[in-house]
Amino acid sequence: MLDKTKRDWWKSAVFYQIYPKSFQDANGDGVGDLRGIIGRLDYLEKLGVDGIWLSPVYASPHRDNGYDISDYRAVHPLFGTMADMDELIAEADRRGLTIIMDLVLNHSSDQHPWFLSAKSSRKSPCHDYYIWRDGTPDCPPNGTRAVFGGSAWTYVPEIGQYYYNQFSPWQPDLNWENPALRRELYDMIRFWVDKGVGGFRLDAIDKMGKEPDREGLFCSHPRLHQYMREMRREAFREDTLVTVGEAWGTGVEEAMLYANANGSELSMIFQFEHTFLDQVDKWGRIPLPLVKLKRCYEQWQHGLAGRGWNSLFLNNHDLPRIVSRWGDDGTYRVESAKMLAMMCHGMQGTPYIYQGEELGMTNIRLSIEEYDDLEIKNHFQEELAKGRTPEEIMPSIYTWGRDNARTPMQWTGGDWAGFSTVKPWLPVNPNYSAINAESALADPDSIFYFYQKLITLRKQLPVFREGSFTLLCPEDEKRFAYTRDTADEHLLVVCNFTAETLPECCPEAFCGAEVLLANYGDPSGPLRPYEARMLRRKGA
Ligand code: TEU
Repeated sequence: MLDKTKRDWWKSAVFYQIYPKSFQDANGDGVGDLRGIIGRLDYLEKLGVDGIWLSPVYASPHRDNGYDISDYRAVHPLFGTMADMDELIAEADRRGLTIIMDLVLNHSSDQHPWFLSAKSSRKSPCHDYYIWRDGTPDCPPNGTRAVFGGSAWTYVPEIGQYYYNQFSPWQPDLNWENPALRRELYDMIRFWVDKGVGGFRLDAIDKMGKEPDREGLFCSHPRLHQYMREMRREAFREDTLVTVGEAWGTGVEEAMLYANANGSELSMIFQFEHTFLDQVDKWGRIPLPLVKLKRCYEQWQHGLAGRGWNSLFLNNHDLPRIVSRWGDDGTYRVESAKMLAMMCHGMQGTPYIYQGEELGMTNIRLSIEEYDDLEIKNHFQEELAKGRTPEEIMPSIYTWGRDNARTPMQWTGGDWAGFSTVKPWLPVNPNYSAINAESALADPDSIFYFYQKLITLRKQLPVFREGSFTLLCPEDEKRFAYTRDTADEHLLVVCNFTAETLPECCPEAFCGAEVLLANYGDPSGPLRPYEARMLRRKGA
């Protein structure tokens, strides 16, 4: 078990993200809950992870599944009670699992009492907790569009003002320039730290410093880093807390500020550059340019080495399933899921596994009525309004829709995949009879045990944490190979990103080296479809 009294213990850790609505339903209402999670902690312990990032479980109208919080200090009754939350923290702790809460500080719900008060009168003490501009109903302050569609400005006729909403009208942006608001948020964070949570994932942090008067959504305002440092001093006082900020628009240079080595801001960030390469825009797909992907990883591995810290992830609740995206969710589902896992977990940083990734769960195709996500629904309506047909719109939803990642966790081959005893809130992927945790646990060659081995190796070998990264054959369009090196230990990772058989790729120094892990038996000779090998040698 990791020594979590050390200030950067999280550099040796692996985390697991739970999307509570879809993880495990214990009370038979078709929605996952905290007691469901408690019942699955043994599974996570077996996988070997050190902590759980829990997507929001706070009180919320659930316009955006909890990323619209109406009470930061209360648990949504859908998920259980505060007593359940206390029990989850304690039971997780007993198994060496740290709970990381999701914190949505860029915006609240429009049903939060602060906002209800703020919009009732310009004189409300909470009015300035949000961002307002005078205006008339037909003339918003500017043409900025919200992430989920429509204008980023919503009019409140009662007070003759617009409020600013970067995501949706149900998610009004908080005004970080107001010190009283910041104080409220820091106090709220202390409430959770005092309860025993070990860290936080901070939603959309790059949007917290705002420039509402410039047209467009601008990230990373200079004052943002002042706020980060203030929050570290005031709210994240303990050096051992792990803090990870979600920053879609952040490059290496800025990441070094957030995740700087002296710890004055956050432990690390989630950056997304590697997730944009096979997109033309949010809804259009191009084939993955492997050379660019490799260069992108190289840049982050080199950029933050010794000066910051990377997070490593392929999936989360906003992204399509990686095996459907960069792998092959048909013939080579198992091989490609393992290959992608090795590619990711072999690098320097803290890996995050998203629920079901360790089973090789895949994307889903639903009818538009069956989808739940507001982003999908808004996109569909906006495209219809532009004159496109449903047949033209649906493929992009099948590819990028966030509900791909949000279908219920597949536990068994039984009714509702063992997720619930009743019809779940979102359909179960029909492939659950073949892809589920029960069969994965019964198969020593499963993707689950491959992840378990990667996690164990990371704990055993310092080279995972310390080793420098060198990209091999950068221009190779089909294979991704790299080494990790310390003075006396060396790793080689070789991944075939195609369904073709390719020539072997093994630098001389690794000839005859120990095979630590591979996704095929007899890992030697040509690389079979999606084959991945990890070799180790000792010495200089
Ligand atoms: O995501 C931030 C964000 O920018 C995403 O909305 C992203 O643009 C989109 O998901 C791409 O499909 C965070 C949360 O992770 C997300 O679930 C929330 O909906 C969003 O913030 C608003 O809180």
